[in-house]
Amino acid sequence: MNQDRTPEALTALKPLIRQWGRQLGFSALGFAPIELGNAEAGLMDWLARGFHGDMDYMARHGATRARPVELVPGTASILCARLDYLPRTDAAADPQANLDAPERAYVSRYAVGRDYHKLMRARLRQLAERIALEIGPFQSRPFADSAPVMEVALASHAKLGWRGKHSLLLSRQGSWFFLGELFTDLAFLPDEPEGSHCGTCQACIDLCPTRAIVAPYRVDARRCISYLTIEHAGVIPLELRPLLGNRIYGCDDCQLACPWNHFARPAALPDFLPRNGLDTASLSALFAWSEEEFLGRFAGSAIRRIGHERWLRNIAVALGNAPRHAATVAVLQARLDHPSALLRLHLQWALSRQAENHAESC
Ligand code: B12
Ligand code: SF4
Repeated sequence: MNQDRTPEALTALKPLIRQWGRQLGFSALGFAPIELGNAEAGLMDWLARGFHGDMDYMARHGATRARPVELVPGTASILCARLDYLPRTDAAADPQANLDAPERAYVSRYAVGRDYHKLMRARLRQLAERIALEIGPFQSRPFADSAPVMEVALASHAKLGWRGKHSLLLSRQGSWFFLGELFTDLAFLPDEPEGSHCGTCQACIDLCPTRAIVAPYRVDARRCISYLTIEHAGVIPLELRPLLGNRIYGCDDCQLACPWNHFARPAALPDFLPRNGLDTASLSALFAWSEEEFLGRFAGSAIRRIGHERWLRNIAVALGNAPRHAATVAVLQARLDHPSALLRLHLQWALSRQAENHAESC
């Protein structure tokens, strides 16, 4: 065991750590500093404009989100990790083909398989154990969208890629990956940040169905389909409902639009392969699930968190957007006695939209 923890000795250890990371399924690892530059100002501006909508947790921790040492005192550097989730093309339907089939449900690629949160943290813990075998015990805390941390800002400081205009982290292998971090009391020297390679391209901004990317690098979450279908518990604004199309859980359009994603590599782990046929399922099949079925089928999936009521609300909107069909009207009507007033409101909208679709086609 080599217990030398000088920055030089830790730098010599980086290639080994990256190798252990690859063995654990990570597609890349990088080392970030504990100072996040202008991220705090960007966060404060975003919050002041109310772009977080009803995600109170984004405002709750204030500046701590941009100050890693306030979250975990003693942190000296942060190991950032990328975990690819795009299912192999031979194991999942083409996302665009699914978006183009209005009777099918579109579930964002990150959610068709297993929930990543625990998986990512468990592997980061394993990585910490492997490092400790080499240098002895040290303090570390793993996070994956599980604490007030600015993951994209950290990863962009750790040479894992650059921030795309859709605000996600982008690399030469695209953006279909999760981010996670290991806060450590080891003073690794930070990696050099990678410059942007977006140039004048703004396909993500132009192709966002709801115009949620209000300026480069600025997403008004209140308009984002990901927020509306996952985070937002209430009524989906009337003017945005038609724009959701068949997207019932999250949205990938800004990533599908991005030319860098032509170079994406499929996930190394089988955990993110589609379950429950979510890559091809029809809206009416998913709408028929009882609450019990929803909870049972989504054990171990991120989708379980939104609950059955929100799930049905989202599918009702998508069914309203589907081409007029007597069977669609029938499945919507069959739910009209549901105890949730929120759901009934969206069902009524969907039925009137189905009727409108009919009027247009006459
Ligand atoms: C809240 C949140 C959301 C919200 C808000 C999104 C957002 N852009 O902020 C909603 C629900 C909409 C969302 C959606 C999605 N999310 Co999300 N989300 C988060 C979360 C929890 C926090 C992000 C955050 O801090 N937002 C706050 C704002 C202020 O940060 P920001 O947009 O990055 O803004 C920075 C700059 O753009 C700039 N800025 C912004 N406004 C302004 C204004 C001025 C004047 C200036 C100067 C600068 C500036 O400064 C800010 C600080 O650096 C992170 C996990 C985490 N803990 O970091 C995941 C995370 C970003 N999401 C993720 C994913 C996968 C998604 C979706 C793709 C899911 C989906 N398929 O539906 C979509 C993509 C939508 C999009 N284009 O952003 C991944 C992204 C992985 C990657 N490759 O980067 C993360 C990292 C989760 C994870 N652990 O993997 N998400
Ligand atoms: S996830 Fe969809 S709605 Fe949200 S910013 Fe990207 S393209 Fe727009």
